[in-house]
Amino acid sequence: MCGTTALLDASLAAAADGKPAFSADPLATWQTDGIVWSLAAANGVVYVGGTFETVRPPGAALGQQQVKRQNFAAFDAVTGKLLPCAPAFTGHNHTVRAMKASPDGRVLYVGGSFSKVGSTRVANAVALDTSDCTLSKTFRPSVSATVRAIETTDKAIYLGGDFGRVGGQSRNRVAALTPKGSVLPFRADVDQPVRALAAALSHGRLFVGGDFEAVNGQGARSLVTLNPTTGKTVLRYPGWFPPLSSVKAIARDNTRFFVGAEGHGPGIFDGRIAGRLTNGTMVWKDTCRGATQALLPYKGLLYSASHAHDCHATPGGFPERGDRQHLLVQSLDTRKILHWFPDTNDGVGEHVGPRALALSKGVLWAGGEFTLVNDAPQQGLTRFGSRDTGAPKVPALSLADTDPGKATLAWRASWDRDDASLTYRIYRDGKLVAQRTKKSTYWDLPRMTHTDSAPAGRHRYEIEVTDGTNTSPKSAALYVTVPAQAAQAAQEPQAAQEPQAAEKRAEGDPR
Ligand SMILES: [Ca+2]
Repeated sequence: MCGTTALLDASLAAAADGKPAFSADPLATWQTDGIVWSLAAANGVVYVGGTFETVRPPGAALGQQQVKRQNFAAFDAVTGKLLPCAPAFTGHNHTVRAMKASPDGRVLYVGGSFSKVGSTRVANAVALDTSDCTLSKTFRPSVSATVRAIETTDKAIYLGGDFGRVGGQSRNRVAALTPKGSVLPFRADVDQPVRALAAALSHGRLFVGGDFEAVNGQGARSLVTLNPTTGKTVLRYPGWFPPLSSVKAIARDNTRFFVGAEGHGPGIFDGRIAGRLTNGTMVWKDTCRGATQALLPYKGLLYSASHAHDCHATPGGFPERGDRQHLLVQSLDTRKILHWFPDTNDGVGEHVGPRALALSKGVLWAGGEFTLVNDAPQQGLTRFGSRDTGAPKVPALSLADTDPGKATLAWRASWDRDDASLTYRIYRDGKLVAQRTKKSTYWDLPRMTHTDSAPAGRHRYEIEVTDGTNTSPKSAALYVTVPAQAAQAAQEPQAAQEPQAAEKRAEGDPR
């Protein structure tokens, strides 16, 4: 699920609550015409697997400039350029569901529901040589049904999914093969589909997640830890998951594992849990609603893909508002949600937005069902680098009150996708007269005011807002007549908008 980056330096993992390594402003990215189910990274290349027939350049509308890519495509992680590596995955349900590179990056393992790669007959799992994109002649296991998860170690390739047989041998929904494709003795009996795998060999553990209720004849709901050599059960997690909450994603760093779930029905659990690799005990659990599909720990923070819509019980989280936030980052140590809110829409398919995350060369890739990113057309794929390029939207300025020698201006705070504190600058007749800094999020846009001491007469006020890097254009002008100080007759407050600029007025919330 998370490329080759699951292992982290422990000192980085300890630096919790730091600023996210990525801006919330997307980089130009190619698009797919269907669902991206899986992303994997190796050697600066990001591999994209899913259910699609074509890809198209950034900015192209569906149907324009399409290049054929059947359920598999490869891109340069940094430039985003489409690469020629393009085996066609076809037959059966012609879908690539899971991919993972070998630890040395030389081989990409690909699983799903397909019966042909190019003209070669295969059965739901293959391997590609990443140096020349050729199909491995040895790793060609015959897997009896869909592969939904892949984990790789130096010694073994683990497959999880819906199958009951691998290489002619009975293997119920999880199997291990050698890198050359021979079925290993590892054997576990899982009663329902496996959807996520993560190995922690130094702890003697293989984490297995999915829809199941029983493993190796014992009750084990949604998550189990197996011995990576034998398949015997090491740990179960009673009470962690209510019925019908499937584990969709598992990731780890050097000391902890992280799981993400998708729930249905009463007692639903959709959020994320962190546990200790040493003994399997829980560190934290967040109860955000809106199924989690992918996880990626990086530099002390946990990135996740979901359609979160109620995170009121999680520090830094938001209440139910009838909308959805599809990408989040939170502290690995405390689960606190940090101010980083790039977003997608729900999109096509099951309408859950992003389904996969990968990191390569400092660029975060996300893939899924979406057709919009930060409200702009962008289908199937997007990515984030370190450069903050988006300016907050300028608020509309209004007049709250006038007093002799004073005008009180009011506005609703704006918000920025990756900066919580924004600075508002007030100009009178083109001259900066005040500056105010205030925290805001899209679900909490405070009303702000400023009382300006000004000479009597008519003045032109404008406001602009900056995140410290990018500054909005100045607002439409607000004309205010400030009454004189001395014993003059009281004047009614007067305000007028420049007619030609009035249409630029906007509410603070850019959603
Ligand atoms: Ca920003």
